[in-house]
Amino acid sequence: MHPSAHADSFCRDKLPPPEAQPEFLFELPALQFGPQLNCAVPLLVDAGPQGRGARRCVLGSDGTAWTYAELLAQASRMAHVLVQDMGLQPGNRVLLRAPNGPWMAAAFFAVMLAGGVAVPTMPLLRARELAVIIDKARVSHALIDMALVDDFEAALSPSSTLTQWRAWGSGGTLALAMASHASAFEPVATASDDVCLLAFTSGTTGVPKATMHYHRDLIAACHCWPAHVLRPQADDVFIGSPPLAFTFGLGGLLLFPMSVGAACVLLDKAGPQQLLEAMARFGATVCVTAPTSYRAMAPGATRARLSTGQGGRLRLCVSAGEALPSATRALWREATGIEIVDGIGATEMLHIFISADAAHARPGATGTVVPGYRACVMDEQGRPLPPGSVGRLAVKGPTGCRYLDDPRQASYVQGGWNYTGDAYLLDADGYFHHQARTDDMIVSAGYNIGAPEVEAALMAHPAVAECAVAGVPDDERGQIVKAWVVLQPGHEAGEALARALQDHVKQQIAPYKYPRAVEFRGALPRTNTGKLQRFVLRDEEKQA
Ligand code: 3UK
Repeated sequence: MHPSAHADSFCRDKLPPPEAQPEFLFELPALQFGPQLNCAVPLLVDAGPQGRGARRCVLGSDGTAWTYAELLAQASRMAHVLVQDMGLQPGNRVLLRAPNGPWMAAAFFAVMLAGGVAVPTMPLLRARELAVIIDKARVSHALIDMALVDDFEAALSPSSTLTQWRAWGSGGTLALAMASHASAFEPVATASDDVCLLAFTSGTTGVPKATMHYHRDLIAACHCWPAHVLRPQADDVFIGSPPLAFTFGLGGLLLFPMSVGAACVLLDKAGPQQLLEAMARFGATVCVTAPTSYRAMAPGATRARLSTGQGGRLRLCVSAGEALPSATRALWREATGIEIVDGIGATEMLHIFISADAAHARPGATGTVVPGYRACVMDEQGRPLPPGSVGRLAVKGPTGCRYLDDPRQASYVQGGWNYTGDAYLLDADGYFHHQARTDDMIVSAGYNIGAPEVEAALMAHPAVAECAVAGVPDDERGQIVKAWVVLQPGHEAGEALARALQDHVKQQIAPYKYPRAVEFRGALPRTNTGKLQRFVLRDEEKQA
């Protein structure tokens, strides 16, 4: 490792030992890193000399619009507040808590400039969950939006390690403090392998895990998927829904657009209707969101409104976070003429490592391995399987899993590979086909059935708005396939519709995969990043 600039060595002390870390690959020319790197320098500070300073950088729902030079000035003033007023030492952890917006972007870069370690948190988290994060990451400082101050204050106990915080927004003192500081800040000369980000996993179960990422990891991610698959341009306008506290959002809505000098629309609320409306209003060209959001937006998305005419300029649509059902891909294409760019990423890997651009997309497949990464489908012993078999997805590349002080490191990283917990099939053309999370594979009467495949078949039925599929215990078959279905308006729940859905699935995929039980519900359980929580449904079933 390179000499650290961190006065507070907490992060290096908590890294998994070298033998427990994955193998890192730096096979692309762009991935050669020297000993020293602060990610804010290439992304923000160097924007001036490249003539980007005057370009639009971050735009907010409230009309705030900062150029690259203005974001740099704001982040620099905030870095002075952190260091001079709040006593931040390089390596200290800074909790960030805000809806997406220009101020959140400034706070993130302030922490980078000052050599701190950002700990972004999802706006939906409550006091109890924040307290766990503060304790686990030994957070000492925080920059927050007053809009979310209540849960934050409730998370602070007298014995909390977090003693210094400032807030922006109405009633906050940060803006005033910034006004008395200079708009230039000398970035701390961090090591390329100093930790700069602790990203907590969206955690479908158990105690949250913190993944540790270096300054070089953030830059490496910019040189892989966006540079080779998405290929955005400086005049692109990015928009989308994932929180910046989710690495999907941090990369897709901030780091990647900034790496090419593009504009980032950061919406504080980005439900399907708000996102549709904002896409048209901001003339967005790149949309980044989850499969369920495309499905919900499709009826209101017209070519005229978004992609051509009426000022609509949308040209690239990115989906990640969950498997993209073929029916959703088709719905969106019919509505807008745009083929979605699917990609699988993970908090542990920072961002996307398997994907396909619009020209190479194949329904039912996530895509091919992203340049910079290698991927394999492995058997239980960690031996690569030949194409055509289902096994455990293993990846390695310039980024990879380093949990902060967590025994689960040994299950995610084995033999130098990162095991994401997904069951995949590799075809003869090098396309990876998602089957299920390994936990969501259903074994019924000896057959392996992936929940997402059955869900995708159900979603091709016009009555289905959303659905989830899981295995539930059955005396005869071990497990049976059960579907929980949310209906589109105008359809009536009942046995006749349940039977129609079962017949529909039997026509779409192998009949043994059809859901033997169907339950209609008003909503489905989801994590705060929007992922289906199939285990919640399974547990409900066990208790029933
Ligand atoms: C699942 C997908 C099928 C898969 C993420 C893009 O989702 C992200 O990170 P998380 O840590 O979850 C990782 C898991 O989510 N998944 C994600 N994308 C897909 N499954 N097709 C997909 N396209 O189970 C994976 O292991 O919350 C996504 C970028 C950054 C991210 N952190």
